[in-house]
Amino acid sequence: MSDNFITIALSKGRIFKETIPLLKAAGIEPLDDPETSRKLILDTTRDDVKIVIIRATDVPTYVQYGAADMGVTGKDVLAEHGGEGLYELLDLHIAQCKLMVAGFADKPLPEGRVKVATKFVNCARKYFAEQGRQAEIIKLYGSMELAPIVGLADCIVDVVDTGNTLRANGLVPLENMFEVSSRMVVNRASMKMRNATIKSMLAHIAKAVEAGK
Ligand code: PRT
Ligand code: MG
Repeated sequence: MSDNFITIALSKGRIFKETIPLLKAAGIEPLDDPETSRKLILDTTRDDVKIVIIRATDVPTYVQYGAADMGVTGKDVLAEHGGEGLYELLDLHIAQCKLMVAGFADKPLPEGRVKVATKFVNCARKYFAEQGRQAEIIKLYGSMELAPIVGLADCIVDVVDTGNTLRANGLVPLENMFEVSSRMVVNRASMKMRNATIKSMLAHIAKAVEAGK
């Protein structure tokens, strides 16, 4: 947190691309392109706003500890983080997908203990526990789709958009856990100390979100 400006944490890729038009409504335009520049801190058209570029999974953590005042993060990443120290203030309706259980179409999941490979260990544990199903959660960092194919797990928990990645690996969606879109999150202390600035910024962004629906 700085005294002079507000920092917004964004990840490169789809979230950056889809958030930029919304920030524009609040007069915020980055002066560099993170896809071509190596800069991690971007100045913007507003003297009082900077954008920091970080890994998607790190956004809630940066905002929780006040290293960024605000951030844009997928509901999947936010649910996995737990939301401690944050306010989830706005659904941006961007980067939409679903968190799903996926596996083989012709092989129902075992009645007993289900082996689940995922990077969303907290979401997976909670989902299976709430349904009273036994699950062994195996933490992976990528290439989840491979796990059922090589017999590491019965199924995976991952975000799915078109389903092309699942299909390409002979898998299908089995269960829809929840709908995902990106959320604007704000550090609790920042919300108190910079209430007016943040509120007005969010109002402009909310209008742009409504207009884009
Ligand atoms: O890529 P990196 O390891 O840096 O981090 P990340 O994967 O967390 O970041 P990024 O930018 O890929 O995703 C950021 C956010 O975008 C996620 O947290 C989701 O909220 C959201 N989102 C929306 C998605 C997708 N759609 C999506 N399709 N995130 C990931 N995917 C993956 C999907 O898992 C599959 O592997 O993209 C691939 C293509 O999906 P299909 O179903 O269209 O084939
Ligand atoms: Mg990715």
